[in-house]
Amino acid sequence: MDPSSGSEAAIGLDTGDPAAKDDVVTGTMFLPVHRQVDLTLRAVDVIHSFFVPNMRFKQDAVPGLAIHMHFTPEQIGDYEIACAELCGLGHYKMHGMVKVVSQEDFDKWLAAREAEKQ
Ligand SMILES: [Cu+2]
Repeated sequence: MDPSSGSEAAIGLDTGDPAAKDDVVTGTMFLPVHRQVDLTLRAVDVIHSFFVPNMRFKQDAVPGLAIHMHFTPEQIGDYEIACAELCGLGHYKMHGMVKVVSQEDFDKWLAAREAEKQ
């Protein structure tokens, strides 16, 4: 896997790994409300920091480490994800969104992602 090749490899996803078959690559993290989330942070290049200010949720992502986090989103809504570590030239555009949605909306979103893989 060559991270400099871009696409899934740039984020460390090995699509040849059978365990990656149900992985979804997206700039928006969809989560069902009131459901526990296990999150594993990894970095392949430098230290980044996963930060969701509205949730007071922040953790560094460090190359060579798999850092486990656990939380339960309690309110439906859109929340900004920002990198809170000055990680390089692309830092200014390193952000995304957490969309906390109902279980029904989450199931629809996931089914649409699975359909895209077909
Ligand atoms: Cu950054």
